Amino acid sequence: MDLIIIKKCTEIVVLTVEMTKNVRLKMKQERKSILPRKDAFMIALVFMMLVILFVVPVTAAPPAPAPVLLDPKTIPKYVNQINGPPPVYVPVSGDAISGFTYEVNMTNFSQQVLPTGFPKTNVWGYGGLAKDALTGTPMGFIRNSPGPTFEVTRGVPITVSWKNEITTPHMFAVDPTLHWANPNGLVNDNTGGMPMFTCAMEPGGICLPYPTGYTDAQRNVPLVTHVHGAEVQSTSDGHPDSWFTANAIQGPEYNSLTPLTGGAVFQYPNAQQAATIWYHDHALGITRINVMSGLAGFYLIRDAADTTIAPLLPQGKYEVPLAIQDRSFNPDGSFYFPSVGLNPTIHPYWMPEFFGNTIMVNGLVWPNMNVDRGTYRFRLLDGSNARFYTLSFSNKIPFTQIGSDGGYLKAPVTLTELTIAPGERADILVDFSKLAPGTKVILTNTAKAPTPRGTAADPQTTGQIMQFTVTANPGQPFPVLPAPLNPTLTGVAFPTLPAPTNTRILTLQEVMGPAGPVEILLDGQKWAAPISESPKLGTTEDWVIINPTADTHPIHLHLVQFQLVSRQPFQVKKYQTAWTGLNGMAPLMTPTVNVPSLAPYMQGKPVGPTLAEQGWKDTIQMRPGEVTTIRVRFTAQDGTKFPFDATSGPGYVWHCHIIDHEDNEMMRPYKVVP
Ligand SMILES: [Cu+2]
Repeated sequence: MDLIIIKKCTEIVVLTVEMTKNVRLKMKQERKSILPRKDAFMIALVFMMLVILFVVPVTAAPPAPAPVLLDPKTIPKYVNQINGPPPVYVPVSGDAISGFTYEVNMTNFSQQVLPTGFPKTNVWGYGGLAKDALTGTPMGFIRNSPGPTFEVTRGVPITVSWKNEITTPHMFAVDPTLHWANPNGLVNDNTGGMPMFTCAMEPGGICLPYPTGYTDAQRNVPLVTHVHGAEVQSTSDGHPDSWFTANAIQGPEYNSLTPLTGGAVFQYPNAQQAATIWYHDHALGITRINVMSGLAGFYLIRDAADTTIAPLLPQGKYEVPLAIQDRSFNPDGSFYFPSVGLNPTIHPYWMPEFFGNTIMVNGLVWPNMNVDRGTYRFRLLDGSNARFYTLSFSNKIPFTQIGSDGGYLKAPVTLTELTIAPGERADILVDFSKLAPGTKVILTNTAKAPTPRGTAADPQTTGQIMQFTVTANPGQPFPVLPAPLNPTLTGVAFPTLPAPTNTRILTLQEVMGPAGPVEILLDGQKWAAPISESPKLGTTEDWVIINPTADTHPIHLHLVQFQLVSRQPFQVKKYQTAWTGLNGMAPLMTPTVNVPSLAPYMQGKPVGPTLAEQGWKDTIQMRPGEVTTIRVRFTAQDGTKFPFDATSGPGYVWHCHIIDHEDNEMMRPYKVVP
């Protein structure tokens, strides 16, 4: 025990020395310039924290015994069945001219996620009035994880009343040392600046093991829904601070179109292109555990004016959205989520990435889907916390990608493999017509976790996603698609967006603690630092994002669909040394200083987007050792004006969609300015 305490104390000292070094570096830089009042305040806060760390003896919770999980190899595969697309919400009122109104609640219930015979799983999910996606038969109130699908028509706005009816404590460990929603104003949490809640401040300096965890963090669960990929006013975007609890505690950026106790009413114009977008929870600092609980669903935008492409594509039972998510299970059938952090004296519960040992598709572990001998349209979503999937079929049949996050690709592209990251979507066509009845095809995964340098997927477990069993029923032939699929992406060149009027250089930074990453940052800045990305409404910018970390980060911008310009390798060590020389160690407490020119660090030639990347994106993989440039126009996707004021409200965010990263500082606010 003494040894443990000594070790932990050493760790704190190591961290403290790092922080002191950092502060000293900062101070040195500050002397050269006038110290802004906000920065002085931040430095004072850090010193306060150091003083507390020195005077209060710190111990961590005794190491928890290794969890006993349900062995994924004992779960029979391909017993669960996907019988078609998920149910579709029906509006409670409205019409196709003025728009439709929906009522959706978030509740706690149990669902047969594992095959029959295994216990049911306690999940949180969205629910509302729904109909059968194929027959249109009303089904009454339906709740499921993933939730029912929104089917909306381009140009027809919808209004959704989102009601939080989660009245139980959180099912997973809420880490109060992260900068998070903190609905009960947990003592010592400073949500206006750096999160000051540390284990050292607890009685006896002890990090509480979970369960029990911190009672005041577990109760009154804050939720707020974000429609990922939606062009929407920031008051309806599900800003991470726009959360609300079932008992009507509200976040500092709470907004609602009309009053709704314990909920919020958001409006979605649906003016953008037809696309596969999705909805999920986005509450500050607990997005990873809220989505893990089951709060996700599809939102499909269709374009009635698309009389060329849409009618050619498989429809009805031949069009199925597939949400791929990884989970781990306790032997009682409940979801497992880690509750011992990597650096427990700093963040008692936070782990840099969650990787489940089991694959779930549309809320079913390792499902089978019987398919006719014809073509299917699958709208793939990686709805996982951190796991990437490199997908291919076990018999190596090719498939055709027709769309990405924000609409059709420029042209269809034939692939045998694609890698999808958390938050991303891929719209694909698969032709089963040439396979003999009875053929079983497995959708496989070979992505490493973390991607690209982590552990290989286990061919017996996470290397398998789902199975397709070919029946004797005839299906529809593969469509003859015109080469130009998307009228907004015509011409030889890509990107098609106009030349930028501003370029931002942004660097991803990982902050190391005693046992590994302690937080991950965008441009070295924490969530609470002043806004540094304020693009002007209507302008086009290039965001040049430099990734010196070891992981691929799927970077997501709210409000807009953007285009990939290029990827180019750079000299990581040389660049990182130069960046740190200018800025000091992250997290920074002053605005980030960029290297005068990127040229000395670049290697090789910039590589343009592959054919499968020549489309609209809202989330894009930023690979390690590469500079990824994206072009973003801060107006409606087709270049017209937004049908709302994008400059009003709390503003937007950009973040990593590894939601474990997002929850621990890898998210920044951004504002569109007039
Ligand atoms: Cu990340």
